[in-house]
Amino acid sequence: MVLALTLLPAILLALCVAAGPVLDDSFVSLPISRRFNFTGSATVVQKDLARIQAIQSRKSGVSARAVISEPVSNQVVSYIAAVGIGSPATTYQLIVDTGSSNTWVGAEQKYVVTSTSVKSTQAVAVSYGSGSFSGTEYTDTVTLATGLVIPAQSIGVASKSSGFSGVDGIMGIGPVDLTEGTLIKSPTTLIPTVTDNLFKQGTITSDLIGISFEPITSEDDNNGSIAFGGTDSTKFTGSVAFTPVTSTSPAGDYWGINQSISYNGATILTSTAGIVDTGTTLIYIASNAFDLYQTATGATADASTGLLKVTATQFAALENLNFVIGGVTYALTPNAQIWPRSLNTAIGGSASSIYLVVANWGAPEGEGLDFINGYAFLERFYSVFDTGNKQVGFATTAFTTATTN
Ligand SMILES: *[C@@H]1O[C@H](CO)[C@@H](O)[C@H](O)[C@H]1NC(C)=O
Ligand SMILES: *[C@@H]1O[C@H](CO)[C@@H](O)[C@H](O)[C@H]1NC(C)=O
Ligand SMILES: CC(=O)N[C@H]1CO[C@H](CO)[C@@H](O)[C@@H]1O
Repeated sequence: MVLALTLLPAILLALCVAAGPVLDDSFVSLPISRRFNFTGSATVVQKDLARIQAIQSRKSGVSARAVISEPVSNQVVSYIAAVGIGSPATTYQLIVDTGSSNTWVGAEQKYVVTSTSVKSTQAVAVSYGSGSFSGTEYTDTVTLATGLVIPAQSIGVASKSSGFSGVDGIMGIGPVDLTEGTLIKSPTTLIPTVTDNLFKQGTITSDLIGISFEPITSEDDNNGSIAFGGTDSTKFTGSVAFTPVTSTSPAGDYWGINQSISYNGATILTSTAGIVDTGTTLIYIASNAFDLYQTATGATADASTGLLKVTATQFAALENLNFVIGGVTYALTPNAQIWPRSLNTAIGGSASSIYLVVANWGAPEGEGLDFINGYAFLERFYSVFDTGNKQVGFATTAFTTATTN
């Protein structure tokens, strides 16, 4: 009897493996470093909104399909992975982006042709709102980390690019559908992402990635990691809860989910579709929801940062902002709702003020994309992007209730 009981889990596990992707701890981790680069006159919100407008434009149809997002390099916070391409490999600094799916190089450092480079006849172009690249599609060996080598990965080699300074390109880890329309001569042909190929080639056993960030406290933290093929249980607490990718367009073209939001017992946003996005700094909600949040917190608009601002008394009275996803409540604590005070001046704010990270999406709900859970959310919850099962997962972490801000 005892024997039978101990065997049972093993049999179940074996059945699950046979049935397809299963969550396990067999992953390979890729470290990602944070780059903080706030320059120019636009506020954090204006920088995010340029990306958001491009994301929204996808709903106008296939002609807009190649239009994905603002260059993430213009973001205040971006995450960069050092990726090797070719043999011998040249290392490129690539922005890690869940909101686009083409991987390409050549913005700063030019592509170095080696023995594994194979040039295709396909021209490729992606427009990201205020930036873009165009060039030729190649296949080459891509090395993400030891044990994460992808022979014949399709990559874009830029002959022209704009809006990307200080980085060499993008590693797009969004859903593969976002590559539709990017090959000029074959607009309906999709380009498998690095995650898709790692899975197809048997390097990872599940077609998914898990992403871990930690709350920002200084400009140069190196605390991000992507687990390819599994979830890194050292990075979260409890278990990962999944929700299906939403059927609502255009959110469902991205890592889109259904979610409702409440504050202090009152609904702020009724259940609606939006996206989870590593390329957006803040959390954006539809304007009607934003108005309710502002009223509930008593916050006022701050022109120099573009953010909401609360007094110390209002901060002390803040309640959790509850995100309900797939029946699970993820509580964004009062501390998680504020911009890290050590970085106030780095975004044009005053050192003694308290700014909120929940911002106005600019349109009322009903747009098919009514919120974006950006870094401010992802630094508090582990996130899992499961291509194989078309679902997104979240778990709490050691930083969910941290008071580092
Ligand atoms: C920061 O952004 C500015 C403007 O986009 C750019 O010129 C500069 O190269 C960037 N610096 C780094 C380190 O990425
Ligand atoms: C998400 O919400 C939409 C609109 O309310 C609904 O049609 C859909 O069934 C929900 N679930 C998923 C997985 O899309
Ligand atoms: C847990 C962890 O790795 N924390 C690191 C976050 O980044 C800072 C700055 O790079 C390090 O000092 C921490 O050790």
